[in-house]
Order: sequence, then structure tokens, then C-alpha cells
Amino acid sequence: MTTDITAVPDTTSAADTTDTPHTADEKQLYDDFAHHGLIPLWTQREDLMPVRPTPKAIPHVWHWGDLYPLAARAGELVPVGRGGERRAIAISNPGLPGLPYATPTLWAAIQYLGPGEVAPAHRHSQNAFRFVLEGEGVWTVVDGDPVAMRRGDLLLTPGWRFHGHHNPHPRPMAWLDGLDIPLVHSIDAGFFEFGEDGVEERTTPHRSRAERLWGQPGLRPVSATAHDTPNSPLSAYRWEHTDAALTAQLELAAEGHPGVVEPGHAAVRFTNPTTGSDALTTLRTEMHRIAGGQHTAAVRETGSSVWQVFDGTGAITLDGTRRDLAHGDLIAVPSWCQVTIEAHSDLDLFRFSDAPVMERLNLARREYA
Ligand code: 1HN
Repeated sequence: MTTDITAVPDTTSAADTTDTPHTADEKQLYDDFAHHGLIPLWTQREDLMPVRPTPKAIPHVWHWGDLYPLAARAGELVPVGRGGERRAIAISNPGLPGLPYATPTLWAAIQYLGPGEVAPAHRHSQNAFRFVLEGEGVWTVVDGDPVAMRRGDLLLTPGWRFHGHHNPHPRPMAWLDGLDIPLVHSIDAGFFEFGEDGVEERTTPHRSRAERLWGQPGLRPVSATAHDTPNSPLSAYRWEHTDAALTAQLELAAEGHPGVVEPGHAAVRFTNPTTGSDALTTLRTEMHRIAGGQHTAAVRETGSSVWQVFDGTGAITLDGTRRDLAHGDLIAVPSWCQVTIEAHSDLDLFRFSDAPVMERLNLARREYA
């Protein structure tokens, strides 16, 4: 549940407390605090309890036209294999210098796998997904189930499931990786384990076993083995379904029926078919389509997100600064940053965020301008 609130004026109250000691006794008190590993609240209150979120992460755009050639150069120079595990190059928020973090909770990277290469199997407690901007041919094996990766697909590797990637084709492939690495790191909940080499299946069917069991709309297997799971058991969400759902929403709107988020803005959320909640416990994943010529309402939310342009052109305005968008561009949106998106042509955008965490912690807030 998100608490919708109306805009409040920007009145930051100035605290009149000070940490400047006035007397020798006060100075001794502050020295003794430090000596005993103590920090008094009155010297820190505004940092600890700001009137509204004051993220260190800043709004930022990375252009695919810069990312892809760099990933291809890494493909020439840097082998992929045991140890490094993945040729994944993370976007690093300029407000979080030196950290491979898009935002304080989200990791986003371009991963590149050359012809004939294998990214070896492993598992970790972090939740992960891949979103395929372009190309096909790679298949990922999730707990022994081979899953083909094609343009527009969302592929899940939930926490603690073994996964490795294979590219048996003569062409390289690159995609977006999203993980909850910064969140899991900050709460010290990460575990990692290598998988076995060379034991995975070597062929990939058009549909994975997970899709055959869970991928029929509105149909749940009755078997006792098909129980509720916190993360989705469906490892692939195919573009043909996502595209059809977005197309239908805009068509319904044109016929005067409900279904769109706002005029000209269709969106779907990828869900766990066993519970109807987010596909991953820590990450919300969505696809948006904004009709050419339309723009979204200005909104800010607690929690952070990353967007990737899948198709079309447009612009995004982040806290008043407008930036042009093209195919593949990645956008980091920090908490409480005001966002408006305008579509020049029909604009398809993939989005992921930490919203499930914010909602479960009862910290979700949204404000329309
Ligand atoms: C990982 O397992 C993948 O499986 C991608 O493709 C990025 C970043 C850090 C740790 C594990 C993948 C990763 C990762």
C-alpha cells in the first residue's frame, strides 16, 4: 500500500542546537562521549531525521550508445569464467562515487557474453533478473531448467537458485542485469555458492519447464508441489505477452474503457503467479508504454528506481532537469525525485524499483505535483 499525499511547502526548520562545546566541562563531556563510543542526538538530528528524503544518489542518465561499445571492448579484452563469474559492468551513481550502485538499493549492469562463452553456474541470496533489450541466442539455466533469452523478455533468477548463462551462437549478446545487491549488502544478508561446472543441459527448448507449468494465463496447477513461493516460480515473461497487454490497455482506453494508468499511459507489473504479488520479493518489475505525444503526470515516490528505454524516443524530466531518451538508455531515479516522462514516438520503458520493500516496511509514499 502506498500513502498518497498532497504537496507540502518546503519549510526546513533550522535547529538551534549546537555541538560546539562552550565550557571546559562541556568539552570534557563530548570527549567522554567519543571515548565511550557514543554520539548525542542533538548534534545529528537533521541528518538522521530530515524533513524529507535527502538522497546521496542523484538523478542520472547513461546512454546505451556509450555502454554497448565499452561492453564489447570488455568482451575483446576480459575473459569470462570462474572467479569474476560475469562480464557485467555496473552503472555507478555519481552521487555514490566508487560504488557499483545505481541507487542505494539497486544494482544495474550491462552484461556481455561473446560467441561460445559460458558464464558459470552459481547461486546467491540476492534476487536477480535480466531484461533483454535486443538480440537472442543466449540461454540461462535456472536450477537445471534452460530458459531461452529473446528481445523484450524478462528472465528471473530469484535468490538461492543456481544459474549460469550460455551463448552457443556466433554472435555476442548483451542485456540488462538488475539485482538487489546494495540492499542485501547494507543489511548483511548475502550468501554465495559456486555451482558445478559442465553438468547443465546443453540444449534449450523454446519454452522452459517453468513456463510450461506456470505460464498459462489465469491457470494454476492443482498439484501439491505447486505451492505458494515468495518469489515467482515463472522464470520467463515473454515479450509477446507484455506487448499484447500494453496494446490492449491503450485500445480499451481508445474505446472508452478503464485499464490505463493515466491517459496515454499503459503499464503492467510482472507478478508471482502463486501469490499475485511482485515477481521478486525485493524488486518490482514493470513495463510501461506511453503513446507518442503524451506525457506522464509529475510524481515523486519514496524508494528508488531504474528505467531502461526499450523502444521509441522521448524525454524525462528529473527534479526539473530534462534529458533526451533513446533506445537502451538507463535512468537512475533516487528517492523523492520528481519524474515526468514525455513520449515523442510511442515509448516503451522497462522499470525496476525497490517498491516491494518500501511497501512491506510501510514506508511507501507518493506525491503528485
Ligand atoms: C550475477 O550472478 C549475475 O547471474 C549478474 O548474470 C550480475 C553481479 C554481482 C553478483 C552476481 C548473473 C551479478 C551477479
